[in-house]
Amino acid sequence: LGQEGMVIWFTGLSGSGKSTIAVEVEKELVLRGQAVYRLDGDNVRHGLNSDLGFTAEDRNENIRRIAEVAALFKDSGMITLASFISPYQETRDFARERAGADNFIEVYVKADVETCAKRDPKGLYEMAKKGEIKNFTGISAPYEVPENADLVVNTKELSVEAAVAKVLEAIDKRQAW
Ligand code: GGZ
Repeated sequence: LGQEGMVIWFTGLSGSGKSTIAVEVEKELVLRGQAVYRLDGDNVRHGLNSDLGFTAEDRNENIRRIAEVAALFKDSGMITLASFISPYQETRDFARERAGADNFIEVYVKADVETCAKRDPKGLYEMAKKGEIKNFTGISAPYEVPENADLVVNTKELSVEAAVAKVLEAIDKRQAW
């Protein structure tokens, strides 16, 4: 295709809308005929990272491996969408470094804990509040707000369509570099 690969890294709380937005961005890129691949918990935590849980150490290893895989996909020319909580600044910085800063767009999918807990599509916040899930991000484990996101999409204020449009715009701009 002669396409330059890049990594679009979505970070945010559980229920912030990362995956919803990533899926829609993927659909649009496919329609445009671009080579795209999406990494998320469903295809990574059940396979490559099935040995990892949610301690700080395991999350860092989870993100380290995903950062390496995303960089490989990027090298192959794919627009690679990675959608993980990735709560630590240091590991997000590592992902940027592995992809190369020029090929990396960090998207902070912003929604506060109260908003995400209200959505609670899988009932995880409810369980975390009762202590039935330990180390739950935003409840009993930290989320470090991104210091240098390339794009912030506030899903409390924006529709899915508007958020997707912002991400596509950022990709288009980068491809024009
Ligand atoms: C946070 C958890 C936890 C804990 C299970 N904390 O909303 P989901 O369900 O579908 O997405 C969340 C997913 C988070 O996995 P990541 O690989 O993205 O996390 S990290 O980047 O921090 O490594 C959630 C579910 O797994 N889940 N237990 N304790 N989310």
